[in-house]
Amino acid sequence: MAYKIGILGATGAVGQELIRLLHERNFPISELRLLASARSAGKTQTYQDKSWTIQEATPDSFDGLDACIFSAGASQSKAFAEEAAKRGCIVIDNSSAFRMDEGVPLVVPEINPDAAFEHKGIIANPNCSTIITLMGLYPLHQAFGLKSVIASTYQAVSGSGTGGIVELEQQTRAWAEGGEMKKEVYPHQIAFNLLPHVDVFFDDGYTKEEMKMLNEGRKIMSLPELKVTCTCVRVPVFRAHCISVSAEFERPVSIEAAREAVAGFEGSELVDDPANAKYPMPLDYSEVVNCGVGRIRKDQVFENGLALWVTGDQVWKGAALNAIQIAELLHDKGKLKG
Ligand code: A2P
Ligand code: 11C
Repeated sequence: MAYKIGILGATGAVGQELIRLLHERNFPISELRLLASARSAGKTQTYQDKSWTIQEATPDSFDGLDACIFSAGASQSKAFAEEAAKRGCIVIDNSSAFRMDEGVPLVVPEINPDAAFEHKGIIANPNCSTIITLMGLYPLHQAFGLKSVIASTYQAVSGSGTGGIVELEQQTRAWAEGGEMKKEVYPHQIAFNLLPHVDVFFDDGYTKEEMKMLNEGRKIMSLPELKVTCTCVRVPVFRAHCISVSAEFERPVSIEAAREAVAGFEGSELVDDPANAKYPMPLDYSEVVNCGVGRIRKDQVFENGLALWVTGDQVWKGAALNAIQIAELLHDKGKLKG
């Protein structure tokens, strides 16, 4: 069985990794249709010995596709997802457009795989910093019962797409060469700086990105009472997000049991040897399938609390890889049409 698969946003930072990972993971494909804006229509995309002509996305683009992975931003998802689903194409959507809609599953395959089979045409891929945080927290929830979370994120510029990557590179070059720094994606210089600002601000002072951690976390783990306070920070790192987490649990915790839980959880690995300066870092977790978890220690504020550090490739597990794993789930269970 091989499938007709589309990628909306194929020219973008996530789209490019989707093309690569679909091939590297040998996803069974009979046709790959690459969609982007009118700006890219007619351009050629190559991968190894294969090449495709990029097509402008229109409602008709989804005819005949078994599934399409959307990674062109929320407004494009809103414009095309329902149309694609109506035409029989299962949409795996990387944007925030439908994540909190009832009837749209929000899936991390290692956590809530069964939710994927309840879809009505659209399956949402969670936000990158939420996915990566949960890859560290969920095994601890299974071990001790999660109650509340205080988290700070350290988010790479890849989360802002190609524009963020180009901006950090341009500003770094300008700094080294004494040129002018362009500021098009971020409101302030990102090179050699940190911005406590990811996505838009709400009236209560939190950002939309910070609220994703609460709302998406509750939905994915089926924990409607979970409490989360989060501060999201953009850092001058090209790729791979990190999250510092303090979490409170229902039951007494132990470091040993926490380490065991993380080490035994598919998709995560324990890197926790502080005496030898071993902990997960963005450079070690770029273009890596697993997320790294380390610095596990007793939290000094919470009763039954743990503090930890999680790192994962935002473009892979935070976006392209998680979306492909959802498609693989459907394929494995015979739920992709073909
Ligand atoms: P294009 O390259 O033609 O602009 P990134 O997240 O790296 O910024 O990439 C965004 C992706 O979304 C790109 O593939 C981009 O295509 C695509 N995109 C942006 N606007 C549209 C649109 N109006 N219709 C279809 N795809 C779009
Ligand atoms: C970032 N998390 O790092 C964002 C990117 O809701 O899908 C993805 C935004 C989203 O900027």
